[in-house]
Amino acid sequence: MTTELLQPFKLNNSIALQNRILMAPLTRCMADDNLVPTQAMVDYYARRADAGLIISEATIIRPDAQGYPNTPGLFTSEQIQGWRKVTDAVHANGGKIFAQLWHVGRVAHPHFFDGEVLAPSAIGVQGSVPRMRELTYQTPKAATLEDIKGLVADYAKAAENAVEAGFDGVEIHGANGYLIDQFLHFAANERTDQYGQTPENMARFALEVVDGVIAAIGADKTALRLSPGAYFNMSEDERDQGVFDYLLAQLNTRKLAYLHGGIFDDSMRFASLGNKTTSEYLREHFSGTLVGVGGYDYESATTAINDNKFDLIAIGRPFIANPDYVSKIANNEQLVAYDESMLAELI
Ligand code: FNR
Ligand code: 8K6
Repeated sequence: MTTELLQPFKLNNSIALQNRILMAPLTRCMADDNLVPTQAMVDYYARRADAGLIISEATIIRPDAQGYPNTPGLFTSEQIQGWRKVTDAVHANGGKIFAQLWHVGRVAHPHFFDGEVLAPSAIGVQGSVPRMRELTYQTPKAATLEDIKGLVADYAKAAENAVEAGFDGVEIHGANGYLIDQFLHFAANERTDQYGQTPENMARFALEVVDGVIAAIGADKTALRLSPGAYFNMSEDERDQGVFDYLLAQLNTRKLAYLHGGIFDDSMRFASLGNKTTSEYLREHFSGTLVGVGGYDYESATTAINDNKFDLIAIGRPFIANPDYVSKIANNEQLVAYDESMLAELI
């Protein structure tokens, strides 16, 4: 039997999607200077409401989570009100939307906030903020146990704020070299306390955040993105896979809405994952609903889902180029090709 991506999919007992096509989270750096979503963002998301689920651009949970200009937040009442306009418009058009909750950890920059840059360990990264090359990265402060408690609480608070803003749920950004991912890798985590050195300890922060968010808004509304195998601003360490093996086994006991791979090209095979692709590795270790992503089109996604490689597909760059991606697919119309110059404007 073939699966039609345009048929509905039940995520769980409380959330039903109109189809299996998700809009991937896409940072656009277009919020206003108070990190509040603008009317242009309301219109941008509303135009994409025929996706089965929109995942918002990564949205910072508190001021020191910021590493890029004009990324939206979910920690002031003005930001919550701004997002409310987005979620109302998406719902009015029949869609569903999750907020992606973000803390960039050591790639934060104090240019954007007052205070210190926090990370698992005091290990900096080379380079500088994209689009603001004069802002070179700083050596972060290793988070104290008190700092970690505060971070976990602030993820949960941001999840509550997301629900208050009308989001149908949240996706915790645990991928792409940001704070949660930094705890999961030996190159960024040299802690000697209960958050370092062993898979159980290194997965602890991710699981505390997941459990804190579940306690705040419920597992049905809680999803997670992870990028095992891929390295963003980090060097490889063969011990890292053990951390992900352990984390995924633990996640199987939480009833997450879904798990989402974080990768730009899912045809890449990783020696560190036993020569598997991201989705193959996640499918093997995770028993719940899996979202595939990374270089797929409608045909390759249909094949992958029919081959049971994953359950739902997230589409990123083609959704930037085609606000009407789903209706073009449904009507077999030609898609506009993505081009980086399209990042200059919200269409
Ligand atoms: C991204 N991606 C991304 N991922 C994420 O988890 N949070 C984010 O905010 C962003 N932002 C972002 C911005 C831009 C401009 C691009 C191109 C990508 C990654 C994205 O969600 C997705 O994984 C990749 O784009 C791969 O999917 P496609 O584009 O091949 O369908
Ligand atoms: C992951 C979030 C990054 C946010 C950066 C701001 C937007 C710039 C996007 C650049 C386009 C990326 C093109 C894809 C290649 C990625 C290789 C890792």
